[in-house]
Amino acid sequence: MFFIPFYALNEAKGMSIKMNKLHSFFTKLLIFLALATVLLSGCDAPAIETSQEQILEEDEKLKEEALEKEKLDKELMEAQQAKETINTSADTIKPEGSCDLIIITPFEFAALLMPLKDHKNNTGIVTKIITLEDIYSNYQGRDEAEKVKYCLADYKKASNIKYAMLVGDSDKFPIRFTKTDRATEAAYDTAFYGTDLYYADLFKPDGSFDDWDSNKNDFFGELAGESITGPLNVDKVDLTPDIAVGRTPVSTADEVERYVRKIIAYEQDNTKSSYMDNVLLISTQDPSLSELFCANQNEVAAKLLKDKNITKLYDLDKEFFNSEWTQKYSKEEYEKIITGKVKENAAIINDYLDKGIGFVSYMGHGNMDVWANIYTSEFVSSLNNLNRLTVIFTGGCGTAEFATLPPYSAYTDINGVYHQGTNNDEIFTQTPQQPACIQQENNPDSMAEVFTVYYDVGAVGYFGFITGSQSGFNSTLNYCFFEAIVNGHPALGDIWAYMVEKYYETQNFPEMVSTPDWTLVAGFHQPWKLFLFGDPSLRINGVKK
Ligand SMILES: [Ca+2]
Ligand SMILES: [Ca+2]
Ligand SMILES: [Ca+2]
Ligand SMILES: [Ca+2]
Repeated sequence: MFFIPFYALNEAKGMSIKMNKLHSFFTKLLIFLALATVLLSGCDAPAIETSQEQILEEDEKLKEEALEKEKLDKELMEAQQAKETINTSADTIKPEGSCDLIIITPFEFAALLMPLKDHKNNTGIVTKIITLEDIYSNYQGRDEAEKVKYCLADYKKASNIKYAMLVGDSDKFPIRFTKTDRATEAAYDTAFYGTDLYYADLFKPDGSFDDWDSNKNDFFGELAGESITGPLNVDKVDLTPDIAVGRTPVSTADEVERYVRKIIAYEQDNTKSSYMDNVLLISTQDPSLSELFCANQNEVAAKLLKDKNITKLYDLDKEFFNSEWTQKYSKEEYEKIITGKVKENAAIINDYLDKGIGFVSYMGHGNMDVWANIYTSEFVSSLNNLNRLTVIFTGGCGTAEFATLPPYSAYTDINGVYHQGTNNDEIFTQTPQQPACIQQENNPDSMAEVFTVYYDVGAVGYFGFITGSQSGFNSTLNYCFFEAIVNGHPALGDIWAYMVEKYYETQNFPEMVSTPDWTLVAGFHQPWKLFLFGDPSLRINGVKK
């Protein structure tokens, strides 16, 4: 009976703090009285009824908790099952039987590559998917790149793999940064350049594993001759690819799915023969280079592409490199006109690509997203060549700068220390630390990524330089590119491996450098800087259905 007033009080609006205290006092009194009643009478007092209600409530609460736990357990079990399902898309780590293509990927992308594996297996290329995580926990090595290389060597020996598809941009898949002697004071005459040739040149001529560090100083593929005299090829790498590698420069699941779609569509396209003979040759109009590069393209056209439908785009933009002409305009006016001209040139190039071009070659100046005054990455999205995907060779500098260039650009070293790089005023007073294999923070995206994995349109393969290329050496590689194609090398990786081998066959480099000469270093280094972006097993003539 005496409950009522207190509930009434409790429900009263605007109850003061004093009232709260009063309430608290009366509640305590109530409990005391209720307990006393129970103890004294043991009869059906309202308090007991309340306790039973409380027990029932407790029961209900326990039941709800049990249900909730059951639900959580079920969700956990389902997640575990899903994980196991994804796990089954990766093959067991140890090589068994013969295998043509090994796809190495971070675990997160493994399931997305299953359609590609099925497609390859169904079209005559025996394929396995291996995760980086499995490699890291099953192979020895000083770092991630070396572990991957030991795995590749194991697969070459046990399964005779021909191709390795490395799935991941520089934020996902390890890069081997090699050390080059470059005369730059702030960088302590040291530069680190990524190369995937490291993953292809697995063995020394005697068949033993080549760690690319013969002097065992934990710097890989060292080259000297720009400021230091003595041996050029310090770590004595033999540079003959034992397998063909290509990198798929993906950072996201979307990009993986997209590139897989592109490969399958390209290889299954029955109409490919209608455009595969169309070749687009482009050259710069910079007078300091155009003579050499136009001659290079003309030689390629005359000697190698007689049976192809060649379009030469050499005359684009001619006037912009005319020094007399540039003197007529202010810098601002000049840049405005150039921008307009690039739009015109890009529209012409896109028009050709939309109609169908098997192979494109560009020789001239370049940087991360530019063919100088001719094309930029921003025009790739306007392409409409969904069923006319192309393969591009770019002889210009840095259009494949898909990863950082330590110690000039910012990078993280093997100890996890962040460096802002000499481009941002860092000065090294001793040899800079080896870069970490995976660069999560400093991962620029270049024309190579844009053409291959940004859009459904564009290219299915891109050959380009991670940093500066040098005229003469790059034109040799341009020639080798087309020579590989007309000689009938069936897949992108075969073309890449041919280019590397043929290059060293035709060039002569001394073992020792007696007078510092940067061109020797650059020439010897040239094919290391050239990356293939794409599936190395991609058959350029497609597959028969
Ligand atoms: Ca080798
Ligand atoms: Ca070394
Ligand atoms: Ca990326
Ligand atoms: Ca990148």
